[in-house]
Amino acid sequence: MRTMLTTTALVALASTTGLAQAQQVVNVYNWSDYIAEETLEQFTAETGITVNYDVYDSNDTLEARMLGGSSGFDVVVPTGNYLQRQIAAGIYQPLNRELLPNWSNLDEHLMGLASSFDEGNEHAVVYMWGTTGIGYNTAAVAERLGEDYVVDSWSLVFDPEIASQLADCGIAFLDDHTEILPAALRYLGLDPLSTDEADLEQAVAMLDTIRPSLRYFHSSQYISDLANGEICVAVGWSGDVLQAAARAEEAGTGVEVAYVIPKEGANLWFDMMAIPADAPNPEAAHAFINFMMDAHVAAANTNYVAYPNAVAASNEFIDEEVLNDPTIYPPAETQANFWTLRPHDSRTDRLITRLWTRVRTGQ
Ligand code: N2P
Repeated sequence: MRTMLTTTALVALASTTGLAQAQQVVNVYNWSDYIAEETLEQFTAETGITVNYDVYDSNDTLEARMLGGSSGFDVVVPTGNYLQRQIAAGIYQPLNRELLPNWSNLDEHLMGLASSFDEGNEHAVVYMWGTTGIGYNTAAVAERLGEDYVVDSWSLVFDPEIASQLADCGIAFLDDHTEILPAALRYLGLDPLSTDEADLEQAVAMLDTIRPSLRYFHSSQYISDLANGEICVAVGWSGDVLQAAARAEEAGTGVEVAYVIPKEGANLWFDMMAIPADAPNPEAAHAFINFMMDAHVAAANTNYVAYPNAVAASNEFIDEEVLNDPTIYPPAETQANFWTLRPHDSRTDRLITRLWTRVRTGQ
């Protein structure tokens, strides 16, 4: 797919301009459903650089490609906790701020928060940030739990009595241990960041009781499934659920999707753009990152994906309804319950990999 896009673009360019020299290409590997429709075309129109764009829906997928060596990527977008240990592994190059004149557009407070993953913001720029909560079909849930039922807690998906009442309309979970296990720990009143085996066993034992009520584990399928009513509940990422809500509204099928940040708290995460140490075209990578930090470009992306960016200068171009949505920009009292993930050591990694297999398969 990636090769095809590039080849097509090159052929088109060669035939219209007759250019013999090789066209510059930037190889971008980003999360799925994470960019406005026009952004890549605009970048190419402005810079002449062709974008070879591929997507993933899991940090583990990205990390496996990166640690395999010679990924061929120029720009990747890991989440903070993964970025932190990948920087320690030496797989990113320092950014050259001289090639990033739009750096002055950034939100200093957010970049300060992100420096806890990347000291001095030397290797990465925040692309988007958000929360992990619950998306649901308002009518389907009300039909099963009653009109007066207030969806505001992780109990919707972690209480086996409640989950079993929703099983027939479809509950989906992110296929992501870094999201589900901490939320399960917090629901049980434990530290969401706990790496204690007994705590994690307790979370898994609870998840064992709700597994029969789950339809699937997947980290991107839930957007369209929520939008078209194939499922009624998803533990998912804020903007993805809101994109599902927007798609449902546009389709006019009468499906209404809402997103809630559970009152017990939620994961606050930062996805950050970085350049692999062995990037084939670091100059084009800087041009791409700089373009994404343009006020208009960042605003268009946020308006489309419903995630906040880190470009303070973009705020004046962001739609009012996005800026004023407390599920996109959570107020301070909601933020008080957030947690932020940190990298695990390899012992914990192995433990969690084993436990997560049990959660997914029951074995
Ligand atoms: C984009 C999901 C990105 C959120 N579809 C994960 N950090």
